Amino acid sequence: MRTLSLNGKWSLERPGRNKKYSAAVPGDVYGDLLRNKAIPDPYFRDNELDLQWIGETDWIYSRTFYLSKKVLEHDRVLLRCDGLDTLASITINGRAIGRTDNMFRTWEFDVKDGLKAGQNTIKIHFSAASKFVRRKREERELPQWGQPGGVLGGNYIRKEQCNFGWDWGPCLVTCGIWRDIYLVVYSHARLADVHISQTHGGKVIELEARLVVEKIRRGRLTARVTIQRGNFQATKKVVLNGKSAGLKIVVKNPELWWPNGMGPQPLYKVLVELRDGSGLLLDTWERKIGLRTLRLDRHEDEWGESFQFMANGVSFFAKGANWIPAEAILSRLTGNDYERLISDSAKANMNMLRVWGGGIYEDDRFYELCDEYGICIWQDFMFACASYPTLDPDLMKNVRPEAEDNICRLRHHPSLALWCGNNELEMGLVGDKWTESTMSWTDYKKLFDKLLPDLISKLDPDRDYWPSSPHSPTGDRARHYNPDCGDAHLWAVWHGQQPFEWYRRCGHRFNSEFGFQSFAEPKTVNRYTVPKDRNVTTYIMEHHQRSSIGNTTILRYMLDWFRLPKNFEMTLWLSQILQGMAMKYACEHWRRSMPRGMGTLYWQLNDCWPVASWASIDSFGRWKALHYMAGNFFNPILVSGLENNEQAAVKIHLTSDLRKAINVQVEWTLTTVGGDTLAEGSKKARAFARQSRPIQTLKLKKYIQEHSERDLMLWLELSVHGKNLSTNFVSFSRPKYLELRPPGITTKIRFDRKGAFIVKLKAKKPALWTWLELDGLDAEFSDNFFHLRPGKECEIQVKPGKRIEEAQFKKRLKVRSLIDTY
Ligand code: BMA
Repeated sequence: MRTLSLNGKWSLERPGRNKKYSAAVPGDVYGDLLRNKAIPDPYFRDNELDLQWIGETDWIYSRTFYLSKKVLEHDRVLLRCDGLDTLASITINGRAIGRTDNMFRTWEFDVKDGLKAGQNTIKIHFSAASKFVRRKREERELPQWGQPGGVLGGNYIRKEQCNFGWDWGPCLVTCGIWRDIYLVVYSHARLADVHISQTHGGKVIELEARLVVEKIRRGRLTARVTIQRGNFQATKKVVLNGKSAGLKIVVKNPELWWPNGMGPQPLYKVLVELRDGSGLLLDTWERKIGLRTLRLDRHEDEWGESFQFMANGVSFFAKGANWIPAEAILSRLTGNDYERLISDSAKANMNMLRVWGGGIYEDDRFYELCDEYGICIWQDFMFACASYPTLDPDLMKNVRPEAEDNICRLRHHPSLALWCGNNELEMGLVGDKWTESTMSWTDYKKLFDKLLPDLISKLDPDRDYWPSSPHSPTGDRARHYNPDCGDAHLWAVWHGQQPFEWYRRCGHRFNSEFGFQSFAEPKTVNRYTVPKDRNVTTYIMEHHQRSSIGNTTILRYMLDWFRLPKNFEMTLWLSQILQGMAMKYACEHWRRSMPRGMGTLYWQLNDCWPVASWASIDSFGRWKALHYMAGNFFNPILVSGLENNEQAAVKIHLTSDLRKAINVQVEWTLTTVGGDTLAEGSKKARAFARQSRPIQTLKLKKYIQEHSERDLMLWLELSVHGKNLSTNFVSFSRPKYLELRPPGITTKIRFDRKGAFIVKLKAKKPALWTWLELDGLDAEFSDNFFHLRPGKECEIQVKPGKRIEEAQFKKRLKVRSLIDTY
């Protein structure tokens, strides 16, 4: 089998117009128009609004290609499109080849008869998606929620739902050949399907390869399967008399694959070679797999029903975030962008991401990186925040191959942990809101209780399926917040305007969504604004905010916790501190609640354009304060303090995700806000494997009476053999009431290897949320937004985005802390 790529240079035009643009495939019309400088940057100010015509317009992609006679001598020549977005009619040499209506499917068309030796022309006409969904919606309106505006009716088309706008994303309805397009040329037979399953039994793992071939001619076929890693190699051969065959290979002394933080991520190469009777190689299939079991464990327990993931039989606390498409203009995403975001997740001690159902089934590279970094994937099917016309047999017919294509494409990835039917459908139409005119329960069940789970048990039987996120498996389906079973989306903080303390009243089994917004940092905001926009209440700042309660809500919570910031720039930074604090509040609490609660995935990891949002990494890849703080509150070993103002006490908790128990030393120091030590102590404790427990309660009544709640700070430090592994800070009072003194931070800078610098920081007085910045330059910081206290030095490694001299570094380095925000 050979493939002939049709990627590369195409041309783009609007029907009936003479103008032609050069186009890049894979790509999309926004990407192409931008490259041709035919439109302004849609992310700048409110340019987005002037570009809505793009989604209202049909577009035609075309190119020519040459074929030799030899190619056409093959038994089959197929046109294969890994992704067409979305309503496409394809012609080759003027002859109609086929139509498509699902961006998530892989399309194949037999095109041999329409091709000729020499020059051929392919044209793909995309109909305007905005017009299509509007028409459908006028015929019958199905409820949607989650989308603040944009083009409504996206639930009528199998296309990235957030392309029509979302409460963090722009509405840039696009079209195009968004994944590879090529001719597949073969004779005799090809591999139609390969599935590798694993049976784990202690020291050996048995792999079973099931092969399905598509045979055009009679004759003997053989397949050889090889598995290899390092010095290990095992090969088996099988003769295929019919269309399918299976064979088993034993892997001795297997190296197991583990989620990040639990062990390494060894990958084995699997190669399948298909040959004809004479030994001629017909087709190959090559993937990397990891040897592991990865299941969702649900069993009855003392609280209800467990909801925990288990890798190789070991339960683990899922730590991570929700993933949205990393670009609103998908074609701009590169492998480097994926690598940066996945490695950033691992750096923040995450072990799981949820690919949210309003985006796309991600690129292969995304899952390969998750395999490499040990980031487990909760994979939604692409249905979100709307009811869908599942009563329409055409939709069901369209979704079936969509699911099959993606299950078969992704199931060999060791990182894939769970298939989930949809995002928030059950939660959106609770109770009696489910009617025939919205989407009846019967229609809902056709897709999410029948079609999808049936396909999973047939095509990927070793993986679990969960119908919806959130979902509560017991009793009345509308009880989504049953804290004793299932997963929960907890939005009383933010959407419900509850205080952060609300999180501590929740003890759900798995928190798959909760979040708090912040603004992007000044460097990012400056890219989409002009100076007159730089006030959080301007039209442009509100345009780059899609949550209906957005900027006001950030400010409302901000003033509940912090002092009014002194200017625009500090408002941006302080919003990030606020967001980080909110998520720390929630995540530490839920980690303390393990094993009852076994997962927290905050909303959301990333952004798709520069915007105020719940993301911890902005669209330029800049870490917000939250991402640094996540690294600390997701630390495998965590010391945390739970203050109780009424009892004037702090309970010190020890939480460990480690697979082995270790001995630790926990030190606590009580100081005034001025930094004077009032009391201190230490305790040796055993951090039991995968457990959390309180180890000590500090009774501090006397100090509160003498000094007031507003003048106390409690500092916690956990170390093993003198090495500091986790620090924490507890206050009895909102930070706005702490009378912080100028901290007098001094820095010592030395050049480190590989163009990085080490900054040693020291403070005379306590400095809360100290952060470093390089003026005009991006940089990677080993930590940021940390607390400093007198007498404790802190070393931060800084890697500037480009090589600079020490003098330059010193000039650019800015060190600030909470007190500088007001
Ligand atoms: C959720 C998500 C998204 C949304 C987010 C923030 O529940 O599923 O639809 O963007 O909340 O509102």
